[in-house]
Amino acid sequence: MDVRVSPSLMCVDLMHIANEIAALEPFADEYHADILDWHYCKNMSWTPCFVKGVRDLTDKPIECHLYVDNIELDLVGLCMDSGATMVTMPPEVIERQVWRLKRAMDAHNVGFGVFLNPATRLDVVEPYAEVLDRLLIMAVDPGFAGQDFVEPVLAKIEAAARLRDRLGLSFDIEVDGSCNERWYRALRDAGADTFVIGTSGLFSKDAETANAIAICRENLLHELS
Ligand code: S6P
Ligand code: MG
Repeated sequence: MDVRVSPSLMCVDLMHIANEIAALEPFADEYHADILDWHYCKNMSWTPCFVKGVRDLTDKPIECHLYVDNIELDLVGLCMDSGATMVTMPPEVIERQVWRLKRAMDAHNVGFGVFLNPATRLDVVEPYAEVLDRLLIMAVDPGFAGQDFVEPVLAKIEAAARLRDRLGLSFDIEVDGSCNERWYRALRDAGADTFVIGTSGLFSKDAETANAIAICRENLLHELS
């Protein structure tokens, strides 16, 4: 398969996290942990402390996706200490300290990621595109699983891939939200490298995560081969 798969930990059965990770290990290229502060959007989910727990269960990359209104080095430091390999942040929150954060993260060998909500223009990241390790493009408004896909994001993914080519860069293009068999091919064709897969693409397929993974894998292979 020529895309990377990142199951969203917001959607797992937290009461059985060790079993969930064990089931996901043969399937996941990495894991996606949404950390929400109730201010950036009205929800709460993962924390750096939980990420640390998952770090003990897997050697795979873990992304902290920060829906946080006042990001400073201290929170990014907690994420890095928890074992995250990538921290993805909102451009409108971090634009006062892009290079400060990037340098701190480089020093720990942790990827610097930024995410664009469906209503956020691609050109906000142009001034610092060269420091991006990942550009995460949201296909739903932030904060909740189970929402409908926002179709204009396909054009934004295409534009992001063109921007990357034009500038000769290599940042990963990731898509998050309502990523499922209805959209896999269009997303890959638009230029997405990594799919965050949550309820609609994976966990709603079967109550048993192992069965849900089998269905999701089959759908991915069918749509992408
Ligand atoms: C959404 C969050 C995502 C979700 C995932 C859910 O705010 O950033 O990572 O957990 O997208 O998947 P779905 O298929 O329910 O949209
Ligand atoms: Mg997310």
